[in-house]
Amino acid sequence: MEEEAERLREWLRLGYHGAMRWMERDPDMRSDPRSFFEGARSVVSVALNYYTPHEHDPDPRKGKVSRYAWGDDYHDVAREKLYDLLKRIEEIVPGVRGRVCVDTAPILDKAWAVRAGIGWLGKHTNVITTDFGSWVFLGEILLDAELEFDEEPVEDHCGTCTACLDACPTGAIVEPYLVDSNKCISYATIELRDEAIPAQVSENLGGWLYGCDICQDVCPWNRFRQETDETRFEPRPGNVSRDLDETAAMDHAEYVETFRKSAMKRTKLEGLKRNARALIEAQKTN
Ligand code: B12
Ligand code: SF4
Repeated sequence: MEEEAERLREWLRLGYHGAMRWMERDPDMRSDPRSFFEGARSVVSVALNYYTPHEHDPDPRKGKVSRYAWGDDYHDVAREKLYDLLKRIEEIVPGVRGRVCVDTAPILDKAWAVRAGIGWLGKHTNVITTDFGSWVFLGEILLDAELEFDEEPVEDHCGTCTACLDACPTGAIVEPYLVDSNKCISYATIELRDEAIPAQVSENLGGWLYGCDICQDVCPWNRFRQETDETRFEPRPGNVSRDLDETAAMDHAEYVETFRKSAMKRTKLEGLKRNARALIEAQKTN
């Protein structure tokens, strides 16, 4: 993983992680699963399709939610599936020890997915698969058993296409395969919680209330998307496009009730209200 580790260090050196200080914590550990799972010898990398065929409401009084957050929290869904898979592996390989990772472990999901032959790293820096496009979550099981690996890496099929770079309204994809989080709408509306949204981003939100899918929506590989059979990824009521006034006025009790087991909790109530206010403000000035 030395090449990927160096890319991560360079990304951090450039400050492209913004206020995500947790990304700075021990980047070498992030590049070597043995540092948090002693005895790790194999990584089983998985992708979980989350595409459901719904569209955003064009009403400007509603804010767009990114596709990954429409249904139940993928951490819970993917973790459950990975524990089932681990159980099956334990039946086949008695005595094997495993560790399930879904986003929260300090591990480079995308780099392992690429190595495992799940897909390739698109220029927007999401992993693209030939079967489902990029609408997949990634996760892993670390095992202390050595497995034969049977997948060859998938070659990079981005070619000369620059659709994602051209479409990104804030220029966050500063060069192919490199995202500056400070400029990214997804980062500003989800991860940047304790500050105002920077002007370069807030002036270009384009109606996004939580996350952003523009670079994936324009990707030609996403024409190969397929509807997921995981019903828990079906949108919750009002979660594809949310009413901005209602969101800006939400109280804590309503927030807790509405977003129980939803990935949208990540930005916290204040972050979500700040995003709604930023969109309402943007409409006044337009
Ligand atoms: C930090 C983070 C973010 C940050 C930074 C994004 C980024 N470019 O990494 C922000 C907040 C911006 C973000 C946004 C989103 N995220 Co995010 N995020 C993460 C997280 C927690 C860590 C990613 C990381 O390590 N970044 C560090 C940088 C250095 O990584 P990188 O640029 O990809 O480079 C690495 C490799 O790809 C490789 N590499 C780099 N360049 C190149 C070039 C070549 C040619 C090659 C071969 C390799 C290579 O080396 C690097 C080190 O490993 C992962 C979960 C995880 N634990 O991995 C989810 C994850 C990447 N996010 C995910 C999602 C869904 C999103 C959003 C789509 C959500 C949304 N709709 O709003 C957006 C997409 C924005 C975008 N264009 O990237 C999914 C992606 C699934 C997929 N199909 O790839 C992940 C994997 C979560 C998951 N478990 O499913 N995210
Ligand atoms: S998620 Fe949106 S803002 Fe971030 S890189 Fe993609 S298009 Fe740009």
